[in-house]
Amino acid sequence: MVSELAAARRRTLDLVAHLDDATLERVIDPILSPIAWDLGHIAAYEDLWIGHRLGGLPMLRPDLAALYDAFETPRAVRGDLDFLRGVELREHLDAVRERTLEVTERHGVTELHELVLRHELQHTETMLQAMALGGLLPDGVGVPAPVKGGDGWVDVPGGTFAMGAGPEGFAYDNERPRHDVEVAPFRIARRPVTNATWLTFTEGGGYERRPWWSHEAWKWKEEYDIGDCPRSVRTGDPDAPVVHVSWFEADAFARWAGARLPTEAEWERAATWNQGRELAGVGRVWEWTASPFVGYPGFRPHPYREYSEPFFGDRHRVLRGGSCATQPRVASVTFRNWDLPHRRQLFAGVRLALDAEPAG
Ligand code: AVJ
Ligand code: FE
Repeated sequence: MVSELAAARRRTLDLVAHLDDATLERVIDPILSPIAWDLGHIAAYEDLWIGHRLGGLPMLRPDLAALYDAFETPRAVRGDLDFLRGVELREHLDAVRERTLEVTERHGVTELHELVLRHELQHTETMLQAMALGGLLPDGVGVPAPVKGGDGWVDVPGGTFAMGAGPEGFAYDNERPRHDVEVAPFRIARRPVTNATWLTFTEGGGYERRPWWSHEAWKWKEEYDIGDCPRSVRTGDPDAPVVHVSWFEADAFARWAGARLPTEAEWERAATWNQGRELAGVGRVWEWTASPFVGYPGFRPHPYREYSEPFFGDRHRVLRGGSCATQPRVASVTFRNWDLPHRRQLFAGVRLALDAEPAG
């Protein structure tokens, strides 16, 4: 675990090595934090869970706790804060890590270590989102690879399956408890929707004509003047999955294609019933599902109460699978990501679904 934490930190710092301090400190987009805030927040989270909660030590910098608390300090105001910068920021990351090593010697490795490690890995994806928005991605990073072999459907049989993470090992609270879910037979696309197909939608008037768009989605599109598809639809590999589309666009696209988004249960069923062998391109882009982010029956917050529960309800939609910016350790088949339906900063695309053909 200690060497895994060290490897994660090397990667985090490598990812920002090409950015100068002014770039790290500026607000690249108001829906995201300055990258330097993410870095300080990674340290603050580690200090809270390992140094303070596990080790029983006072926080190293209690004065910074509120500033780095995601709830007390919403993203929109983070640009104005006196967050750590430059050398002071790097020294704080090191100082927290040093205490983590001491506490680990005393208490051993716990599930809180896994929580802290994954938290850092998740924030590196957030940092990559900021870089994508700012045109700051290093070459070849954050670009989903093409999925060859064409479109087509995989028939998934209906039935009852065990959804969610079992009781052993690390999983986030929202993945538990594992529970039986019944799904009707359905079809799911072999690969995610590609740039080439999305371009057909765009050029066929997909963004100009009303019928495919829900009322809410159309309102969002008009109000924010989003134009049409993300730029990468035109500049990316035609066989690469479309990326940086919102749920609203994914939903409209699916209707245009005569299909629909899979439910979250269908997605997990498809990814597990045949070890997911027939699904190509999983892990290239997050895949929007039709489902709102809600707790499974019997949900219990653990150990980090603010991780999932405050986001439950009908506002957020679930994404599954993982993206080219996701570390594999974070993206298991039971992992649930979520965001608001109008958000486009995620490395998110679409895999379509259909009801099964009626028998006979
Ligand atoms: C699971 C990616 C939605 O970034 O809001 C990071 C992960 N939670 N710090 C997010 C998270 C607290 C979370 N997502
Ligand atoms: Fe966080």
